[in-house]
Amino acid sequence: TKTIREALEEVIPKKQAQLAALKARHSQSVLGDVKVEHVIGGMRGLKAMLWDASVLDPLEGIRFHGLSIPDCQKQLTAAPGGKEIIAESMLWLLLTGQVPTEAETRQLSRELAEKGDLPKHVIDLIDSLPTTLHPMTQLGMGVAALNHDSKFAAAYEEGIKKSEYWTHTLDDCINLIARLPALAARIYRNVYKPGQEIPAINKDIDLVGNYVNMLGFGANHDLTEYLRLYIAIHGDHEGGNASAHTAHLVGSTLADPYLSYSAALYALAGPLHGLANQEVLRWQLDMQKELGNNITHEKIKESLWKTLKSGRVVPGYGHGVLRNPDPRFVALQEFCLTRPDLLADPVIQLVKQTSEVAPDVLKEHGKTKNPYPNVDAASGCVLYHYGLTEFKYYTVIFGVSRALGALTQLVWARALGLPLERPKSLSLEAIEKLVEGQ
Ligand code: AMX
Repeated sequence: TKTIREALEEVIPKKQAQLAALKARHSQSVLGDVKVEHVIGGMRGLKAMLWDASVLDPLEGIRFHGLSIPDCQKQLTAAPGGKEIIAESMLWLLLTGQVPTEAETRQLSRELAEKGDLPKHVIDLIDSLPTTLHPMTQLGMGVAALNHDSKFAAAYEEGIKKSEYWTHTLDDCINLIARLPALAARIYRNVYKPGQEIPAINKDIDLVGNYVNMLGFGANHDLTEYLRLYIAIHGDHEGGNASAHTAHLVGSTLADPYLSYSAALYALAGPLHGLANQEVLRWQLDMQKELGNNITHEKIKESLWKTLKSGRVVPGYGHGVLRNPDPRFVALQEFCLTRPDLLADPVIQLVKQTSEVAPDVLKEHGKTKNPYPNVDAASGCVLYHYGLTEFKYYTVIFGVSRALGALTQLVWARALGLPLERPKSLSLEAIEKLVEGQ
């Protein structure tokens, strides 16, 4: 059985050769035009980043090294006694481009469990924070403080060759992914369930199994399975989204993976990005309160218009790239459809009914380019059903997940020797001058 490092040692030289050939033959080939709308429109659609592990098609959604979410559900290893994809098999796929064997997956689970304990200074730091500090702020602080033990930063200070950057980056990325559950669970316990003892990491189970145990929900097999699926399918969503892009940008300065991912988490904490999953549930529960019993499509329609007319966005709908319902939303909805207790839950029914009404309302409203639900429209209501009711915490779970993709790409950026990112900016006057007479 290969370790993840051995698997990477095999694929890295091939990818390096592929990149070298592309550079030699096509450095000056054109991929598209840069228009004024790109410069003033958040760079939507501008092809300007290398990101190998996942590609987002506007119509069919995300693929991880070519595999769709249903493909991954068929091919990637589940936990013993479970059915859903686990984080380790997704991480292996993202990092190596290969579907791991069951033995490889289990070995990676063990490696992560063995490295999962938090150092004392991080425990002390997190325990010292006010419980009123947003859990995402705490997560970013804890991740940054983990850089105390960064192998990359230590090796860089000693002086290493560029060709060795990736191996130390990999050490840090694996350590960080391993420690995120203990960190995220500690934040949850401090803020919402103070005074309870957090169970130790079980070396024989998977990353998310341990995370759910440490959160205090270990006895709930369905929640554990849901979070396995949730964390696997939120793992990567191309490189241009704000959190992935932030990790990539900060990493390009050779700041270590802890600092790079800490910065990424603060991008994820924005309401137009990861914070949306906290917003969606709050908004749906308010809608439920407002509409009372016997909720009809007509009543939901009125409520949606009320949100829109008050100048707010409908949370959980729309996307920067997608132009169809998000397949991650579909996968989470399907999880609900196989479980009668979930199907009977009024909040889950309301989320489903809203997804049947909102696209037409948003089309009529006429602004958003994508009137369909994104993943956040569904993700929180299942957590709520299972008793994880603290919405402010939901983005933290997203942050645990997104590490899989963002950190994968840091390993690859260093393995491929990608340079400091530094696009050219222009003043308004400079743009006007350049386009005059065109
Ligand atoms: N409700 C109402 N209006 C919306 C809308 C929605 N759900 N989504 C987009 N619009 C509006 C925009 O505000 C914009 O209006 P403006 O021209 O007055 O500024 C217009 O439609 C065009 O926007 P767009 O090009 O379709 O979207 P975008 O790429 O600029 O933004 C996103 C994408 C996700 C930020 C946006 O759709 C949104 O705000 N959605 C609600 C929040 C949300 O669900 N975020 C989660 C995204 C997924 C994630 O990161 N977790």
